[in-house]
Amino acid sequence: MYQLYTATKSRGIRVVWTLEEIGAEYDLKIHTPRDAAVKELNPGRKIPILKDDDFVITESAAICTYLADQHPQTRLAPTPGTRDRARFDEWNYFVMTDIEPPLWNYAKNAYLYPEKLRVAEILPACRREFSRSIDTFGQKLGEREFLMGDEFTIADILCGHTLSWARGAKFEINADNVNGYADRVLARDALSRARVRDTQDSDMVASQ
Ligand SMILES: N[C@@H](CCC(=O)N[C@@H](CS)C(=O)NCC(=O)O)C(=O)O
Repeated sequence: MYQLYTATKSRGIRVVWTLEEIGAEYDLKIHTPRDAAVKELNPGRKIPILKDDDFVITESAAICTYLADQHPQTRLAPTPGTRDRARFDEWNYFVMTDIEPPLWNYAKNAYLYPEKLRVAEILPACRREFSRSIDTFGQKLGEREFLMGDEFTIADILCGHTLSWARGAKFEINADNVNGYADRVLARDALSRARVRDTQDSDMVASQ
């Protein structure tokens, strides 16, 4: 059974969502990134971390893609080596390197870092970069239902989660097609199940 080391309301939800889309069995191990169990598996002390027997993999996007490739019948990732796969990778890298960083840099410098390490001057640039990325995203998305067309894939999980993060952080998404897309993707049953599991398992740990 897969073992997922994660923290509630973290990027780990991308992996829980993927596991729910697949219908795989998994064991959630709720940890804070500072726990020794996390350091043992990832010297960077970051979650999520997936263990599949003796194979350990980190990085949420890589984990989700690995899982999709392990379950090709779910069609959550195009076949490696194809042009569809290249397009899928293009979307994933775009989300991870153009949409997520302004949100993450904003969060760190607005409230996550200790006050003396925060750089307030960077905050307007984060909003500007995010807005530029959304503009590009809206143009690339057009009227597609999902990023790869008619089929829902891991790219939609990574992108959907990142857009929900943006909404939670009150970053304006100034494009109707992107908002419609986000509503569609965030309405997935598998995400509702993932959210329940994420909080239920953390309640269990908290009450132990
Ligand atoms: N690029 C990594 C980022 C992982 C990451 O930053 N995880 C956060 C929780 S969402 C964490 O563990 N932070 C602890 C830290 O930065 O010390 C991924 O997508 O998995």
